[in-house]
Amino acid sequence: MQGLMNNKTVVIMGVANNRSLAWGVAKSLHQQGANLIFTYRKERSYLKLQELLQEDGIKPLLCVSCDANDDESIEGAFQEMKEKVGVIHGLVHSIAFADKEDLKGGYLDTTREGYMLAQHSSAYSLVAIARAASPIMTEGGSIVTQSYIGAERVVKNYNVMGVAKAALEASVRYLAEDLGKYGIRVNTVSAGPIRTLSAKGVSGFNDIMSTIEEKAPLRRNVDQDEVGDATMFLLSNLSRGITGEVLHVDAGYHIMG
Ligand code: NDP
Ligand code: KAL
Repeated sequence: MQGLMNNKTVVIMGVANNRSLAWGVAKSLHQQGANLIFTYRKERSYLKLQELLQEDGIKPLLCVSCDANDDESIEGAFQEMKEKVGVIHGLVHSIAFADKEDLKGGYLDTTREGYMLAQHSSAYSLVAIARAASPIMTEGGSIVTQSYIGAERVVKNYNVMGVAKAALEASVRYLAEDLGKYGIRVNTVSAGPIRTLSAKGVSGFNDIMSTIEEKAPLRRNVDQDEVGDATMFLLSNLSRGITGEVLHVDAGYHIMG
């Protein structure tokens, strides 16, 4: 099969279940012929991932445990990839975490611990991972992370995560500059709201989805497959002239006043 990602090996970080944005990316990449490596944190995610891979007939090169808040764990994961696979061409960072208590009420009440946890998990994790991954992208590469419009504007309840996503988007630009000389591109997809495990139980999610249906130019929400295809584009050679970019996959909502 002739695919856009033939002979490319891509690391996917952040599949928790079939609703995960990262799983949408995995499916798009698999359709285009990529070889896949997965990382997971919780045992529950690993078990889900095994089920999904079997259901869809995807044979990964490797599944490695990696806690994005732990430098040793990151180093270990990429060392294992280097030893077992050698070269990688792409990386998908689809990881974010904040304490539930900080995702409601006022941003003013964010604790130091809550702020640090959100920054570590959701923004610094990209920096640490890019540092570990780039040495094995010896044939050039593409790194893509997932952001949200709460990085650019105030979105009710998003709070500490909005500030973390702002740091993530700025990190994308600085990393794009640092890694460009090695032929490595760094971009982010800014996705519209999608019902995932992370979104579960957070207040205001349903209202946000209805607002998009009403106000977005396309008058609908987006899904994992659309985020998957756009992310795959940024990983593929079709986007070879693009780096440091925020690509909105949000039915056009971000252009509205
Ligand atoms: P999921 O809950 O499906 O995925 C979140 C993933 O983050 C899980 O796989 C979880 O792994 C992983 N994770 C959290 N902390 C760590 C850590 N320290 N180390 C390793 N993995 C970690 O939710 P989504 O697919 O929605 O989220 C993926 C990305 O998409 C996030 O960056 C999110 O902010 C972004 N996004 C989501 C939108 C949405 O509406 N859903 C909209 C815009 C952006 P584990 O459970 O194994 O710890
Ligand atoms: C304005 C929106 C409404 C919701 C507000 C905040 C959402 C923040 C996302 C953040 C990643 C959620 C969490 O960190 C949840 C966490 O505290 C509890 N959940 C878990 O531990 C589960 C089991 C694991 C799998 O989750 C993680 N993250 O590891 C934002 C909406 C409209 C869009 C969204 C959901 C954006 C986004 O960034 O995810």
